[in-house]
Amino acid sequence: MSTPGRYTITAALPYTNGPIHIGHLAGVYVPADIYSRYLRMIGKDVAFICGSDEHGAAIPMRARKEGVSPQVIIDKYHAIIKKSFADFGILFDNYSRTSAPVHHETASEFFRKLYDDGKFIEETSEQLYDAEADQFLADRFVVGTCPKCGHEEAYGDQCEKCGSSLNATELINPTSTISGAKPTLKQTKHWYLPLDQYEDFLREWVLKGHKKDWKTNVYGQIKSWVDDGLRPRAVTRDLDWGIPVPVEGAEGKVLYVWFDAPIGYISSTKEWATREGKDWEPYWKDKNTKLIHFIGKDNIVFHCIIFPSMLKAEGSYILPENVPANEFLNLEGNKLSTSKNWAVWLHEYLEEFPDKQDVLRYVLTANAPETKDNDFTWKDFQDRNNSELVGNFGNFVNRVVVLTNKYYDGIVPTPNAFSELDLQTLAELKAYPAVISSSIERYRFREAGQELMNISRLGNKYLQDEEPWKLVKTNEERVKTIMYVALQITAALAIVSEPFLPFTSEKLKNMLGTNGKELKIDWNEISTKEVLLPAGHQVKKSQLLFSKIEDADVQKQLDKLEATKKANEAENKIVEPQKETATFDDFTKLDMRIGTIVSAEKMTKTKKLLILKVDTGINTRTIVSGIAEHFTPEEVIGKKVTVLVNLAPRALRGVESEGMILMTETPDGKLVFLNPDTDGVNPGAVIS
Ligand code: B3M
Ligand code: ZN
Repeated sequence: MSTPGRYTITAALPYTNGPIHIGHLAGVYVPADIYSRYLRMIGKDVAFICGSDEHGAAIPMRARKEGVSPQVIIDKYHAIIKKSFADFGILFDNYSRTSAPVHHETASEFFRKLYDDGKFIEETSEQLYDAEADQFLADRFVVGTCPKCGHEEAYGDQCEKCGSSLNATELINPTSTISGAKPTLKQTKHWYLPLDQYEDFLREWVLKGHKKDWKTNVYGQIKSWVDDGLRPRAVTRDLDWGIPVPVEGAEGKVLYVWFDAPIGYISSTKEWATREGKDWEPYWKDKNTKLIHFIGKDNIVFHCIIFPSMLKAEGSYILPENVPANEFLNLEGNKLSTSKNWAVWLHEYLEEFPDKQDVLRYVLTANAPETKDNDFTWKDFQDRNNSELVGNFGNFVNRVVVLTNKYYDGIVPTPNAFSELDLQTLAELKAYPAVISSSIERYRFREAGQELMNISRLGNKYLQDEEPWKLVKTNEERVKTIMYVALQITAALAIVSEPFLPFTSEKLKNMLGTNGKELKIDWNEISTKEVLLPAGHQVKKSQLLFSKIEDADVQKQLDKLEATKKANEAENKIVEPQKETATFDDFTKLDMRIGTIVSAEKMTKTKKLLILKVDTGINTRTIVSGIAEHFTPEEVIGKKVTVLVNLAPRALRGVESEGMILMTETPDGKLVFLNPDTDGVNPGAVIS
């Protein structure tokens, strides 16, 4: 293999504004961990780097919501996140935090270097300002309509719908997320990185470089941004939470979170190197080091345009070799959301399924959103556990270890001559590591995970074909050979599963009576090595690797989500303020009657309108109603409804409408007719 020896692997620094959920895991941490574990196994020098992202608007916003200081928030979530990653077996070489002194120093120095080298533009301009809150509005402090795609909830620095990076002043109809106020404009000074000056560099590096083998979503996004033309980007903010801008005349200003956060990868590497007595610089400056960023798709612009331009401007750093960004994972059909609590939280999962880390790792890999958004469902989680992990992998291993104990007191038997099928099975087995390694090296973790399962499928099929439990009565010598072959497959599983299912791999190695070190083989050499477990080796008793997940376990999780849905609905019930007082005379002017819809048809060339004929008791009249997106004509015919009959007639698309049907709305926006208990009430009955 021609890969160089040193890898710096980064996983996006999670914001400490909430715990880790399955979307983060599937998009970033599980694939990054598989990749890093694999590289360590094949003997590479790996720095797998992460840490908490503790600056930016997300933190003070969460603090405000919980009624505590930002420091309390970052300490709380940093602790939860760090522990849950460790308990889940995400094996970072270092997990730091951007509030650490080493990071403040590193980020300040980086800024200062670009400042001294004249890489910034200093500019005073009008920025969005919330007079009520006495604060400038950037990033998540302001939402508005995205000028690129029309999404109505784009943030001041980015539209999460189309991924565009934005300046707050570009938002259409901006609103302050602090007070809800319409922002005004106010002058302020900031430092800008002139990204437009890096277009040629980016074009050369990504578009003409060898980056065509990057994932198409990543390459495509970069190309379209560069083709659209880049603009200078402010790298400072008027905020009191963050790293102070380290130059004169910048009081009250901090570094933009997306300026400091990626430098967090560098400071975390420094922290690790100091602890390990290593030199950090080769991991970031040696041209032979491969730098790989694992991120979610909403972070592409920052890792492929802004951070590389910063590194280029600084001048002494390497650039990423690849940025294998993933798409998003949904949960039971809905977008994962920290603020809506629509998530499976890692720390809660670990409490509820304390010995099932590998099940979640496996399901998130099998269903990873590598090329498109995917959906996590508890049913799929249960099915994959019960049929693939218990039924396939676990079942194979258990049969082999139980039979070895039963027939040979756990001692690997000496084989006799191999049959055609034995040789073919061993040859197939030997081919797997290279196949899996090739998938991993191309960031195709789903594929790699499926190939892993194919190893135990191979084993199960072999046992099923050979049926040693039957043959043992008639041909003991043959059974020795069969069990010997099956044990080699088991040993291969123990090794090859490590990056994917580290807890299982550990247990299995233990069961096979090896600490794994003896078993350790070069992934590319397995094809030349004959034997993993030699004859005469003692294995231990079988322990179950996986256990069944019952319907009740799944139902419990679904009930929890249902409760979240209900709570969200209740919270979203925004009650309209009461209107001005109406006199009794005002009220009696309104003539409201019970009516029956007798016919309905869609108005042609419109989406929203139905033409109804309504029996009001007074007469049968035409009423045009904007309900066509909620009801088909068939659904409404025969319905008893409440009608305002003396509303001045008006023409809608040329059809005269004489009255109005009264409706209300559910929290999720479904229209409902006002037809109270009107059994026995005739059309024309007056409402008073
Ligand atoms: N804190 C993660 C996010 O967008 C963001 C990543 C920083 S990586 C340098 O959720
Ligand atoms: Zn957009």
